[in-house]
Amino acid sequence: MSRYQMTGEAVPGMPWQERPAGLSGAPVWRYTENPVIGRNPVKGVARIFNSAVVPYGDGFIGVFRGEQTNGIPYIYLGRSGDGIHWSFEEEKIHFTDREGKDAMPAYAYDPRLVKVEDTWYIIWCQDFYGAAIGMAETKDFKTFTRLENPFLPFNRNAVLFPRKIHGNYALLSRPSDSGHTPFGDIFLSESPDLIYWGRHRHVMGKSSEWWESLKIGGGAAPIETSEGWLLFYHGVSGTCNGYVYSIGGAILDLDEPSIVKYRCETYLLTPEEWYEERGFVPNVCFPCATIHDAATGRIAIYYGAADSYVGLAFTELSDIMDYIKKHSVVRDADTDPGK
Ligand code: BMA
Repeated sequence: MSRYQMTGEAVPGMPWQERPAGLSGAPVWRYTENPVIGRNPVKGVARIFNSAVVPYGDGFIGVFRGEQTNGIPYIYLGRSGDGIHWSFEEEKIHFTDREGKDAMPAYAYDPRLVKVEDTWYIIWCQDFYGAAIGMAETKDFKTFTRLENPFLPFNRNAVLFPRKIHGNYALLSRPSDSGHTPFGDIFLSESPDLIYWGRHRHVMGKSSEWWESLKIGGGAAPIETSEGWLLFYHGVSGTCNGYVYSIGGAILDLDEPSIVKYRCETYLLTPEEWYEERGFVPNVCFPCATIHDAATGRIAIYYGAADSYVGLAFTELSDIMDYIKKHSVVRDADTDPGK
C-alpha cells in the first residue's frame, strides 16, 4: 500500500515504463522512445509542443499547441489509443460563443485541458490587447464554447484545478508582460461561475535556486493527493545565452492552495537530451499535463521539449512525494497567508 493516495480514476492503459536502474537525482525518468511527437506532425503545422492530454473513452484525447508553418500557434485536437502515438485533426479547434458564432482567437498557445465535474476546460494564452488568458469549455470535444477571459492583460500561463475548492473554481496563473517576461510568480484566483475571478493570492515566487531564479509558472493541473496538491511547474534560469526551462515540484495545501507545504529545491527534470537542448528554442522542458493512475500511483508527465517536440517522463507517487518533502525549502514568502 502506498504511503500516499491520489484522487482520480484508474487508468490501466496509461503509458508507462519501469524506472531504469541507476537513476540518480529526482525519481523522474524519460520515456526511452522520446520524443513522442516529432516535427511536421500535421499538414500546415511545423511543430507540436506544450500540449495537454486526458484519459477519454477507451484511450486519450488532447489539445495540442500546433505552430503553423506561417509561425502562428493554434490549438489542435488529437486522439490516441495508448497516450504515445497520436493522430491529429487537420483543422484547428473551432471555438464559438454561446450563440454558436465564430469566436476564434487571433492565436492560441500553451493549452491546458482539465475536467471539472462533467465538463472539460481548455485554458490557453491568446491576444486580448496583449497576451492574456483564454478559456473555453466542451462536453463532447465537438463543440468548444468560449468563456469570458478570466484576467486583464498581461498573463500568459494559467492552470485550472480539477475540482472546486470551497465551492469555487480555482486557477493558477502567472501575471506577466506581453513579451518574453523576465520575471514572474504563481498566483491563485477563485471564481464561483468562471466569469468573475477574485480572492487573488500569491502562491510562490521565483527562488534563489539558480534553476528557477528568473521566473516560475504553473505546469500540469495539480494532482490531488492525501498530502496536498502535487504541482509540477516550470522554473526558469536566465543564463548569458538565454533562458533554461526546467520542471520543478511543490505540494500545496489542500484547503488553501496558496499555502506551499513543500517545495523542492532541486529541479525534477532539466534539459539534457538532444530533443530538449536542440530545437526552435533550445533548453526547454515545459510541463503541461499528467496522466495518473490512482490505482497504482503511476504518473506520466507530458512536456514540451525545446518548443519543437512533446516528451514523456514518468514518476511514481510515493517516490516523488518523498523526494519533494526530503528536498523541500519553503520560504516565508511562500507560506504567509496574508500574501
Ligand atoms: C514561454 C512560453 C512557452 C515557451 C517558452 C520557451 O514564455 O512562450 O510557450 O515554451 O517561453 O520559449
